[in-house]
Amino acid sequence: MLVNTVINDRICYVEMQDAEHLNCLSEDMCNELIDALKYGYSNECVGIVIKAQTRRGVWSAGHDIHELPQDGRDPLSFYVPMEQLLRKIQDTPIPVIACVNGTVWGGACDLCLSCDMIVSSKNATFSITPAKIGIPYNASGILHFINQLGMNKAREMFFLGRPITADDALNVGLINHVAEEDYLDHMLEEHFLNPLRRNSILSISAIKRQFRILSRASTVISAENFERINAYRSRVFKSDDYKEGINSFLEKRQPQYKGKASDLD
Ligand code: YXS
Repeated sequence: MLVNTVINDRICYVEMQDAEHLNCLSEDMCNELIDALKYGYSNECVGIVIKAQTRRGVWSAGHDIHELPQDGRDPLSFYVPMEQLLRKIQDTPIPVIACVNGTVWGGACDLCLSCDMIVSSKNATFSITPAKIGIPYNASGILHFINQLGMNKAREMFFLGRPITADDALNVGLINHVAEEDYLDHMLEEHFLNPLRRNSILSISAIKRQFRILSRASTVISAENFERINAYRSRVFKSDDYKEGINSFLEKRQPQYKGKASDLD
């Protein structure tokens, strides 16, 4: 079991416990997290908390790079387990809170943004790293960041792939609250979970369902632009740079990218 799930006083606590693999979002991890979300909702919980056992200070190292396809398939297509997990978090009709006490990387950052709220310890950092690994992130993921952070901060995070600190993340509205690590659980219970236990889950669930609909309301794109996005992304994930990004990481060396922006013209 990669995930431990416990219900206490109508809150479902979901803990990633694959610290040995830095809680990589492998297919198995994603599927267990999806099952945990279903378990919490089907047991009349009023909230779900996603936590992690950390190792080397890492909350989650993001998508398992070993599982990124190199045969020309889209690494972030609609049906990949990580994308299914992100949608499941957004579609679960009760609040899902990420409780972060370490560094968050790549798809795990999108996992946190898919949650309704994020609380973190001061030592947490958040980074989205497709540019470092030569991966073409997908439109729904980019939209998460634009909606949550605004264009400039979202571009900074994607283009630079540099971790932002918990305080920086708080300032830009990525996270809701920061606490000293040994006070994090107490703050989570007092300021987030106890109010959920007291409030009307019927009202909260109706409001969360509206947030889901309204957050998608503005994004209508033309058929041509839909095809343009797919063309950009497939040119990247079929490129030599994409393979170089994955292999350089696994071989523990700096990538030597040869692709040019004009390759997409
Ligand atoms: O050499 P061994 O076998 O011990 O394995 C090393 C790493 O290869 C492995 N590892 C990973 N394996 C698969 N997928 C990963 N995401 C991953 N991250 C790490 O774990 C062992 C220990 O790693 P090491 O030696 O680097 O530990 P460290 O303490 O020096 O550094 C920890 C990290 C997390 C800072 C470092 O491992 C790192 O930067 N990992 C990659 C983080 C990242 O960029 N994740 C994004 C993955 S791709 C993704 O999520 C999206 C698709 S996207 O790219 O679009 O965001």
